[in-house]
Amino acid sequence: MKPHRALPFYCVLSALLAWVPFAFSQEDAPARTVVYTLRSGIAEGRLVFLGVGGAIDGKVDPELVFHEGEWGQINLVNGEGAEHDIVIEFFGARSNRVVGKGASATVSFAAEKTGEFLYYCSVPGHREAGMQGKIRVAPGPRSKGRPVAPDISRDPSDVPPPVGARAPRTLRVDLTTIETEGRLDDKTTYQFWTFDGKVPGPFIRARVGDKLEVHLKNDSGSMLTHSVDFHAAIGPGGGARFTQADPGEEKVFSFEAITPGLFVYHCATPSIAQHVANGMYGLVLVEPEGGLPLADREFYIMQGELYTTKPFGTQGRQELDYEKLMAEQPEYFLFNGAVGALTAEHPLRARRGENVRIFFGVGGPNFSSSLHVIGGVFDRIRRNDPLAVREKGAQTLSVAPGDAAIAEFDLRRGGQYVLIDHALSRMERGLVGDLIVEGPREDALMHEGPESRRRRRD
Ligand SMILES: [Cu+2]
Repeated sequence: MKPHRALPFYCVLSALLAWVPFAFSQEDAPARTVVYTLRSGIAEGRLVFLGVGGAIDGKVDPELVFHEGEWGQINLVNGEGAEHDIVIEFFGARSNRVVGKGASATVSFAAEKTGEFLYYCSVPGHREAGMQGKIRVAPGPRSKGRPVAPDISRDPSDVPPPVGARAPRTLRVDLTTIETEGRLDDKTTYQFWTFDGKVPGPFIRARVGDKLEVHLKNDSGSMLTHSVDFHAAIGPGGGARFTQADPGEEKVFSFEAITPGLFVYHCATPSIAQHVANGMYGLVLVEPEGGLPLADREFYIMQGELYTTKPFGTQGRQELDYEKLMAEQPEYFLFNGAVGALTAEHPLRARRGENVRIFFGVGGPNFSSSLHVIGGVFDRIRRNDPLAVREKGAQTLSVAPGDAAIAEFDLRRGGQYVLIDHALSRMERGLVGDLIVEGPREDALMHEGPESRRRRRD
């Protein structure tokens, strides 16, 4: 975060930075982002920053090495509960305060000047107590690597079967929080935070009256604390109070699903917006007694935004930009976590004559969606109590952040349909999907040319 009161250094640096895009073409050499994670803690009886992961793992107030021209990012995790932040005065960079154990914040800066600089905690007394270390910016670029990363996007057909007419029971739900480098776009990667390694997290299917026993395990490879808040759960934090799990830990809580509907779940560890933006959201369907009417095809789609340091479309490794997140200025808008998730990777497929149901939720964290199928109309929108059809013949399905609804439509003709958010600028920022319908593409409903010509052909 930039400081609220601009430092003299920072004014000079801003002026220099304004010239950087002209000095180095970003297409030729996209600035690489290098990330370190520090955890506040006690070592040798004093307050310190402890390195987490990689070469700095376990080191006290480790030296953080960057190369000239890189974007530096430092994640700060609160390891013991006192209030902290991290400041790099020279680069005019300052994180939010992390309040409470497990809270995290991020600071980023352009390492445009070689030399040695200091990072420290600005909470009175903490720097003196020992929370101070060195940043070294080495001259010249470091050797570049090609991003090779797994597909983190959830296949929209990954929906469990209907609950049917069964009686209520206890349902064990296992969720693992995993931080993983994944494919954001062709030749672009991102450090996603996920439930079970995919975005969105798994679709959970229950019925009203079920008791959900949630086992939240935070993978031992994680750097941060994670948790889960179920909007379907009634009680403290929707479960978040009971599930704050450190890396390697498992937390369990149980709730009764008393309200039928389609509900969002998400991580609720501060900064919550950051955890959600990074991919930590999913849906749980609480079916009414007797279950929903059957559909021929069911799909699971969630929309979210990503706030990256570099502009949409930049190749290489993208990193979260906390300032853009707080300003609600996303670079990417995404269905199921990645650019191309519902086009190149997992297009929706169906046949003419089938009826299709889309479970649609918005993880956000901040933007509403106006879901639309180009060349289609939603015959039925089910919202809240999922048996109730709230709208018929809807051209869009409006869903606010943290909300979800069901869109159903009958496929009357074949062809390739395009799914969008009708806030159309977002199409240019990654938000598009394909629905491929097998079957005749031309019929009495729509055809090229005048109606008379069509009749002759019949
Ligand atoms: Cu989290």
